[in-house]
Amino acid sequence: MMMEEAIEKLPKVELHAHLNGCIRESTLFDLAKERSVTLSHEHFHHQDHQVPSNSSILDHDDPPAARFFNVRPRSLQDCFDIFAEIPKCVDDLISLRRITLEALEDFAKHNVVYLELRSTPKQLHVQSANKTGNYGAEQKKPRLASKKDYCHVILQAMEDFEKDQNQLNLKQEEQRKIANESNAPSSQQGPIPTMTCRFLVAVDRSHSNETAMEHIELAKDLVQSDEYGYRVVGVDIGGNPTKNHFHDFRPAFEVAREAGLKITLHCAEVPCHDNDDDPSNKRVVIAYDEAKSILEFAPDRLGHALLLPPSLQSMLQKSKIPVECCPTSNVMTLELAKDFHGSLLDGMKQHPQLPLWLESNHPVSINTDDPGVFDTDPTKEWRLVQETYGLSLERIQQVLLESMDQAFCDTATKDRIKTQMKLAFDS
Ligand code: 6MZ
Repeated sequence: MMMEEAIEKLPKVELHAHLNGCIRESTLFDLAKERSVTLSHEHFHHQDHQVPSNSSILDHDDPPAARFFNVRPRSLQDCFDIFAEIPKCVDDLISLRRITLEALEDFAKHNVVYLELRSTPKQLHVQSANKTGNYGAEQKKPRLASKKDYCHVILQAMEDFEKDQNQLNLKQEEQRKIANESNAPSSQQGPIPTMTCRFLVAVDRSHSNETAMEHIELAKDLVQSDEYGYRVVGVDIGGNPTKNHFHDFRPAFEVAREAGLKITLHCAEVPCHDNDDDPSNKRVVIAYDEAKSILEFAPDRLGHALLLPPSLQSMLQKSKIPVECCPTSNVMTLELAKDFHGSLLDGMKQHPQLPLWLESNHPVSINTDDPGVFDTDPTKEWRLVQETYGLSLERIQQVLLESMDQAFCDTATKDRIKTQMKLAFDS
């Protein structure tokens, strides 16, 4: 089997995906049209739109590999401009359910067997305004749902998705048995692995520490739910890394830790040094101080941990805190492909940390971050990593199994999924 095909078939683990960043571009355009929202940003190119001639990523003389990883450039600022647009379209519980189910479908298509999806709870409309400007039964005013309702919609979508997948698997299994008994050639390829879905409640660092505490309390509350509690496994802090400081949010995360919630923190997405001669670079020093305090806090996992200076890098290595690496996102937000005619492969060779983590066996997982925004999926991410560093299939399988050890679900679930993965590796 070719490496590309083998990677596609591998059972995968996704630990770092932001729900609203998973939105399909086609869905974003549908929702915008329904709501008469004009997406004000030049980052969106509808299929009908012409690709701008200055887009280096899509240059005609790009090598084929660069065309395969065919994404538009996204700087960190671009991403946050886009994130500001999405809630204008995902503005009610119905569209929230839609993007959740589509995100689950997209991950399952790439044989993700375990998914931890994260999202920042929001107060959305119960339903959107119809064309006459009414919200349901002639209501003129939008009814706002609670943040708890927001989480329930996601958790219910996970529940429904898993149930549907299980039913489909049973049906396929029956068909296979019948085909085997009658010796008829089976048209089925094998069972679709059922994807186990878990949820992390996210905190946006551009909001206040009161909101952070509210989200942690919400996570604590959700865990108590008989219906969905087991799906809520942890909390995260993300959002624009140039805003605020982890210090302000630390008390909220201490509450989360005391409550037994697992914690992952975005870390060092922007440059950080312990001193900088240029006083205008105050932010770089603040970022260093922040990265250090995040490492000292010792969360269960770190998001990105990209730009740690050597002293903090060695602190990370000693700590053995697993890192959620998001290759395409990293190449884009660090603008590593800029000097290479937009080739993700060439940009990936400049990744500041991943080669070191792989060589030193630092616990690491490979993730998509925002598949809709970065035009990526788990298969593309693994192909990018494999092609850049020439990893063997066995090494990829090892990283995938170890990622399952880093998951926030209970041990029995981890063991069950690891057994399934090993069976699939051997088949
Ligand atoms: C930091 C990010 C991110 O929560 O509305 N988010 N935060 N760094 C990144 N790297 C590119 N990508 C996404 O999903 C969208 C939100 O996730 C966070 C941001 O807060 C963004 O608004 P939800 O479902």
